[in-house]
Amino acid sequence: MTDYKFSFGPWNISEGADPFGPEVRDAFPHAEKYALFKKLGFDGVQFHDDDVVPEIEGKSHDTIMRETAEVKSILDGEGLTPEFVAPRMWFAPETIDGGYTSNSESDRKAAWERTKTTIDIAKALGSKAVVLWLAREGTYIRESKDAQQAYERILATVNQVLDYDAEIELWIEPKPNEPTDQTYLPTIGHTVALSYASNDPSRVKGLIETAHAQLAGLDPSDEMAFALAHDKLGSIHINDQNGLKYDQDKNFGSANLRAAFNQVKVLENAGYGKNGEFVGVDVKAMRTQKGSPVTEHLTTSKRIFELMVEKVRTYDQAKEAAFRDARDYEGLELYVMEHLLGV
Ligand code: XUL
Ligand code: MN
Repeated sequence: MTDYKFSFGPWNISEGADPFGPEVRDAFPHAEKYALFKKLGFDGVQFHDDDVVPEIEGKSHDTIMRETAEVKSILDGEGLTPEFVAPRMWFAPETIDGGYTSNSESDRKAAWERTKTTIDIAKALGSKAVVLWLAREGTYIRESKDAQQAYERILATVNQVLDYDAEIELWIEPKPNEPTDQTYLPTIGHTVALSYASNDPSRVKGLIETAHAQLAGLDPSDEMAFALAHDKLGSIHINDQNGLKYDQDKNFGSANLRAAFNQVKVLENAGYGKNGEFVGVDVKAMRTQKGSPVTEHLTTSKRIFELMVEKVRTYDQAKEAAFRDARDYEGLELYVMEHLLGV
């Protein structure tokens, strides 16, 4: 047990479909997922707008708000915190070429309408933030959009969000590619720059996902440290990635234990979580796993994170400082490896 609080989204309990094959497990009703969170050791729920209101497209604003209120009372009953709500802007036909950066004016309008609805849902649920994972805000071929104009359009949207509600925070989840070839705002550096360019930088932060940083060829612990140095780490998605492939969302630490150690070390040193920040677990269930619902990946990643917290807390900082002073990085490397290996 540690003092961290963990969250995940209903989409993390899935039926195993991938681009090459259909579902392999029975569907587990969305509404029944909330009862699992506490039992699994999780206190927070991350949402897409249509996780809160299934089949949101085509529903009236009143219906959306009524269904949101029903979900809120379930969460209150379970004692769960709604951490954030994210508009799922990559399914609808209007977002086939992105929303905010689409070349079509009516698509851009639809994206903004959807974003406003997401903010309304977040407010009604009691979430302090909306998350933008900019899925299709990018290009398949570079010439299809004007990149400078695209960045300006994203900034204009960020300012519209800030104007729309005086309190809501906006956390951008950078990812360099997939589903597009190249996404705008591929790293936390881009996100932080956008934040400072916005009308209220204190409310524009980032959500760093381990695998997304790795897909950008970057070290997730350095990405986290960069955001923390600017006081802009709204949340995290822990998982792992085995090289530059599709977005794998493997169990935290399962591909690179040392990188996992360093992420937890950065978070611990910064006191991450002390102001209510969650450790979000964005991990895919293996397609081979039997049963319904399949939840082992969530508890496995949480357990690995907690074991890493113990590794960080038993790591000898004074020893590290001495190795640094002596510039004996061979000595430091052996110490780190022995510590990780338990010798
Ligand atoms: C996409 C991803 C999403 C976001 C939420 O790669 O990580 O699940 O976390 O929209
Ligand atoms: Mn994620």
